[in-house]
Amino acid sequence: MPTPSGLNLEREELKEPLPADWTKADLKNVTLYQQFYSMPCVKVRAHLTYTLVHFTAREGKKPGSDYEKIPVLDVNGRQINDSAIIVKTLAPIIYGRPLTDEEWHWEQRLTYGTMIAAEKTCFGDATDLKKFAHYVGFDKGWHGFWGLLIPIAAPILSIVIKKKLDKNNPGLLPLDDYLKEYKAALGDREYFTGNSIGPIDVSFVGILVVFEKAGTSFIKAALQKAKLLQYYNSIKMRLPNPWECAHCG
Ligand SMILES: N[C@@H](CCC(=O)N[C@@H](CS)C(=O)NCC(=O)O)C(=O)O
Repeated sequence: MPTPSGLNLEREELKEPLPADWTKADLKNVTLYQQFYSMPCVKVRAHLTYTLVHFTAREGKKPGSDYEKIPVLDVNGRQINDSAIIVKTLAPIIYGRPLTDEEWHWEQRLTYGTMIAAEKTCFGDATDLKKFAHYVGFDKGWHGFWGLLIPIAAPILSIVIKKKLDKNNPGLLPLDDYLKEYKAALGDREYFTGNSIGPIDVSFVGILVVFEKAGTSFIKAALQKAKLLQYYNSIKMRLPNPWECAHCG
C-alpha cells in the first residue's frame, strides 16, 4: 500500500517511474535526507559519489514527508524512499543500465538481510555498541540525556536492540551466513558484474564501511572469515570516501 501521498513505502517501487530519458546530466537538483552514520544512507552516498552525482545532504528526516525513515532522495522534485529502491531506480541513470536480475536479488539481500545482520552483530555487543555510539557522538550528549547514559547502559541496551531487530526482521540469519552466501555468489570474480566496479560492489562496501570507521571489532573479522576482506578493501580504496560525503554540498 502506498503512503497517502502516493510515495513508495520500504521495499516498494515508485508508482510512477522516473522519465526513461533522464541521464546523469539531467540530475540537477538532488537532495539526500540522511544521517551521516546511517548504513543505508552511507550506501546511497557511496553510489552518488562513485558516479559523480552532485547532491546536497540534509541531516535528519525529510520534513513533512509521509515516509518517515531515512534515506529519502529527492531528484528533480521526485521523491524516492528506501535505499534499495533508490539504487534500483537510479541505476539506469547513474550506471547507464538497469540492475540485472542477479544484481537486484543481491541489492535486496544486502539491504534487507546483510545490513540488518551487521547492525545486530554490532549493536548486540555492548563493546561495539559503545564504540559506535562514541563514533557518532551519542555519548557526548547531542542525543540528550539518554546518549550520556550509553556507556553505563550499553549491556542492557545491546540486549534490547538485538531483541527488537529479531522481532522486526523474522527469519534474519547470522551475518556470517549472509557473507558466506555472498562469497559463494561472487566466486573468484574481482567485481560482482563485469570488469569494473558495479552497483553491487558499491552497495556491499556502502552498507559495511561505517562499522569499520567506527572502529568496531567484528567487521574485519567477519569479512576475513568469509574470505571477503581483500575484495572489500579493494573496492573501498576505489570509492571516494563515501562516509565523508566528499561530493555533497
Ligand atoms: N530499508 C530501508 C531502511 C531504512 C531505515 O530503517 N532507516 C532507519 C535509519 S538507519 C530509520 O530511518 N529509522 C527511523 C525510523 O524507523 O523511524 C532502507 O534501506 O532505506
